Amino acid sequence: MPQATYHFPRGFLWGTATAAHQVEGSNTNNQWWKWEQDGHTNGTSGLACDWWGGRWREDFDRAAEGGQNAHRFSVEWSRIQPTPDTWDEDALERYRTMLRGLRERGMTPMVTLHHFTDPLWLAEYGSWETEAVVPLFEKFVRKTVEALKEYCTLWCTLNEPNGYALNGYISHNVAMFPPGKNNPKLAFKVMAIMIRAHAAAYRAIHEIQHEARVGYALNYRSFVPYRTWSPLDQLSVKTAFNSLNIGFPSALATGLMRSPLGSIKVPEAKGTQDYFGLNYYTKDYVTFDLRKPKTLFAHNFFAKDADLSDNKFMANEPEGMFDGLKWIVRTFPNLPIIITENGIEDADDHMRPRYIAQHIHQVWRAVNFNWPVKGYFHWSLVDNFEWERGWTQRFGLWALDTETQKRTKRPSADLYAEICKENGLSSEMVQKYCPEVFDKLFPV
Ligand code: IFM
Repeated sequence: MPQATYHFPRGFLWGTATAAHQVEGSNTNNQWWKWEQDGHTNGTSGLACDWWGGRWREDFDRAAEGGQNAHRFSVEWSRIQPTPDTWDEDALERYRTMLRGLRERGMTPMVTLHHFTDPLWLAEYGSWETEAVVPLFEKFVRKTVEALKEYCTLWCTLNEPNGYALNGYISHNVAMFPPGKNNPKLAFKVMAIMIRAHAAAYRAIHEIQHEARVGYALNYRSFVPYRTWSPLDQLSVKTAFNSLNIGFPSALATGLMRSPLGSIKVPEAKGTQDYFGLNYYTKDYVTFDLRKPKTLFAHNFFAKDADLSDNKFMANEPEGMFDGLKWIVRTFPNLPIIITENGIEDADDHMRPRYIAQHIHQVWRAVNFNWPVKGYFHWSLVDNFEWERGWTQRFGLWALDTETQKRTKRPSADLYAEICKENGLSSEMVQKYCPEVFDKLFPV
């Protein structure tokens, strides 16, 4: 049996990612809380992981003991700016304490400034549907970065802005994200406005902190033609790719946001990223289907024999991660890349160990081509509130009992700890945690 270790470069960031609304609890002043109270979600966030009550401490301990040297969390706009005219200095102080907590544990913080949630008052200004949000977001970013800059230099302006725009403004079946509208043109307008806000935030952060590294996190999905030979399926792949993946990257590469409904000029966005933040989870097969006019005739599905997650929400498709990295390197040569999220819903942890090992193996392949991948953040540290899916999906290395707040370690936490501590993935680890994929990862 082969024995080997896939090592990573010194200084590689190993962490987990979380988001304010998903872990803090009692975030009553944002549009998601209202969306939950209005019955649009499968359960409510409630106390979540009670980080606002202080349980971030024990979870940061878990992360540090597990060998993680970085952590990505988000701040909650509605806490920091509860009304358009007030700042909550106590809230900022709490985030400073959390950042100090990471530093004290030897972990590099990455702060996300917007992760799906908007203060309720933002609706009065048209939310992200009007340009008014751009200076409002910039103002919030300036205040927050000024307050937190002592402890953080790695910033993520927006998490999955493409997910925010498409899930909130194009509903094929049921409304998923607030505001639950169905208006594709507006979806791409929102995306363009988010690009403008990102660009404004990028410049503001650099004005405040010269050494800052600023990016955003793209929700990237890999798409491949079902029938590789079919020009129609190839066309549908382009449609799917251009709907989800292309907007932000095209704008930051050229100043023109591409979309299937046309292009929008955003010249100020060109070049506004110091790293590419990649959130990768899964890959779809795509075929042309005349019965799907709403998706411009692109029909997406998982492979018939796919390794599916609990709710069939994701398929374990590690090569899709490699394809994504390859596409990034071609589009933005030499730009550092950070995997800002990657993970799987898997309550009993039967699948996560192989998912982790197989994806990290793909990251290692990329690093071995000298592609500048600088870090990997697993989603997530502990089970947290999964938006419209509520608590039905469990992404944590640690399981959470929401009644008691008790955390229980899953085997994946041990595997990930071994990877972080070794700064690599070894054949022994794979043999111990997921022998079923040993031959794939360490072929003779
Ligand atoms: O939980 C989410 C996160 O908020 C954004 N990216 C995908 C994760 C898993 O669904």
